[in-house]
Amino acid sequence: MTSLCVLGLGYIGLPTASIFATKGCKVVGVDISASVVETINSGRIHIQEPDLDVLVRAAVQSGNLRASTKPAPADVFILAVPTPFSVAPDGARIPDLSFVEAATRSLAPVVAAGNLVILESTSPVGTTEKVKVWLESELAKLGRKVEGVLYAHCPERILPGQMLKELVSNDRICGGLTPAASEKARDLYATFCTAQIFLADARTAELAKLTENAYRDVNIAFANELSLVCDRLGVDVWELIRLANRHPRVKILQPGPGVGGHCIAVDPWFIVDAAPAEARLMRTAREVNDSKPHHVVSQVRAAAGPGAVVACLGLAFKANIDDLRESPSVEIAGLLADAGLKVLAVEPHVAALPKSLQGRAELVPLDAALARATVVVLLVDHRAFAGLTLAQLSGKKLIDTRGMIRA
Ligand code: SAJ
Repeated sequence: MTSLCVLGLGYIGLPTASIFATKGCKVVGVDISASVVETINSGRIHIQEPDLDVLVRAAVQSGNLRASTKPAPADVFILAVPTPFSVAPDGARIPDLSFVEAATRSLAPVVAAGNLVILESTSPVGTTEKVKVWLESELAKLGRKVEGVLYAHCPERILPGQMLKELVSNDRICGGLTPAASEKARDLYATFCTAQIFLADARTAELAKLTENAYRDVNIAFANELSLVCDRLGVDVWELIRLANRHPRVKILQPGPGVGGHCIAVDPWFIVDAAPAEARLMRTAREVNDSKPHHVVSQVRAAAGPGAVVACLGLAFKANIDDLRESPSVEIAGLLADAGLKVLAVEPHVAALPKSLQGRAELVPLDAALARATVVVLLVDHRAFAGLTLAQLSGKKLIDTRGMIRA
């Protein structure tokens, strides 16, 4: 059976390492955080995702998955580390490949002839080529000569909240620097992937992943822009979209308080950075979605009278998950606190406020928030808020960014 070393035990690396282990592969999962390594080795997890705890426990108990802070020799290395962006002084978003570079260089002492190095992290076009250059330069520094290493980009497309299902059932793209690398990667993922696996070159695979998220961002921006148009014209955007979507070729997405998470709000910038003159629509979509939280804040401020108490329902970046990273709801709660309003936050999926809101908002249960609030802002369409009725909110101002609360 193939042996693997998976670098980065986050939302992508941990499920991937675990599923390979439960299929009989010997897997070493590597993370720079000693506490993450310790948690996983004890069969527990440090992130929330339905059923991931069961999968990781099974993988560790099988003896096939162990975590470490250092890479170990293996047939295949999978890089699943973050690829954020930094903001330049002129506002331009610059991809930050430092985690990919560091993880790649860390392979030099252990990589061997004929190994396959897979980049799973969502990356700008050309990154797989850089991975090869970085590894070869590190090998040269160590005076090691290692022949025939294969390189491929195999992007992950799983949706938070449904990761374990999608890991197995989503189609995949294997984009090698050579056809042999694509084929070797395909044979590896066939270990657990029940869907189709398509072969491509690395650059096409890189751009395909970025394109998928940019496509969704542009479509959400269209819905968000419509919500602004409707606010201006006094039209109910939810009713408008429901009716327009009765056309056989129209399928408008849902407006919201903005776009969060660490993928859709990030990845389009990698295209804009690489082709700024061409990617005008994608840049505008990012700007539309990034401006939506400010629009919501203006609506709340307009509704809030003196002594207002604002209940923010939901902090996660989307429904039914606990992930607060890059969440427009957290941004909105912070901006409302900055504006001097009393902010009550209701987030049934977390036990504590994120650092950015500590001391600026109060985390309270739904009942308590509804009892005290004069303004209610529904930010996340969590199942926990599904039973809310307009009658329960009578006497309060309501700003419903998700169109969830109907008469
Ligand atoms: N959102 C809306 N309106 C909608 C749909 C989404 O406002 O109609 C908002 C959500 O509330 C959230 C954000 O967009 O703030 C993103 O949520 P999402 O569910 O669209 O996507 P993510 O970020 O959870 O996962 C995406 C997925 N990509 C696509 O659907 C093209 C997933 O398949 C990718 O694997 C993931 O990014 C990733 O890791 O790249």
